[in-house]
Amino acid sequence: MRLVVVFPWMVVGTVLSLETSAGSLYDEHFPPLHPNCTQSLTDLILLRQEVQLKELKEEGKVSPRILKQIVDILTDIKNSLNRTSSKVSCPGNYINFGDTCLYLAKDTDVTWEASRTYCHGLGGDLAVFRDANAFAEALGYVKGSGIPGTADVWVGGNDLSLEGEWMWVSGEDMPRGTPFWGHHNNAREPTGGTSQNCAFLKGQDGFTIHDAPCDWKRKPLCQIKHI
Ligand SMILES: [Ca+2]
Repeated sequence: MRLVVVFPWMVVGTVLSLETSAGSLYDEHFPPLHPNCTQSLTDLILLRQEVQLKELKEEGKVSPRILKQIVDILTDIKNSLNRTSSKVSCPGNYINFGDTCLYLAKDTDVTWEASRTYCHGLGGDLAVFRDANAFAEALGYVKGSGIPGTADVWVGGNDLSLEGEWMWVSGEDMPRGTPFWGHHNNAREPTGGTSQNCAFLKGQDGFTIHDAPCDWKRKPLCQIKHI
């Protein structure tokens, strides 16, 4: 831990002294990241770094270009630590993706509500996607699962409570538009109105999200969220 705490200050010194060879910073002056550091530590390092850089800038000791290099390096450190610290263990057949576990029931085709019940039995719920990255990870998993390209997969979105107000089963608002929702007859989904209130990944449209009648039978994509 101690090595990582002092490292950003070493980065500053290194960058300042190697202004003409910044391109080799990573290769020559970037030691391996410590695998056990936490997000709070990273945030503390970034905050302290920000304060010192502000002081240096005010004193005219550091150029905007050097500032950007340092910020880029620290951002990479933060992202690397996030990836390391967010890895969780998953039960049963679930597979870990960031802070969640996913399981696609490839051989099960049931209604949307039955899919929720199925996932509840496995300790989770139908999958929801916090952002485009989480969505992309789930699509990678589904596409690589071996199910046919014509298959369809239930996810945890619906507008059952109020037509047109699409929500995740987690209670969060569903995103609209690209890259989440696909197209139907050249129109952006959802387009089904009151007759289609449940969300699924449509294989024939690249597993993008479409709306459908909730009593259709699809494969459940279950998820356990840890954050
Ligand atoms: Ca609807």
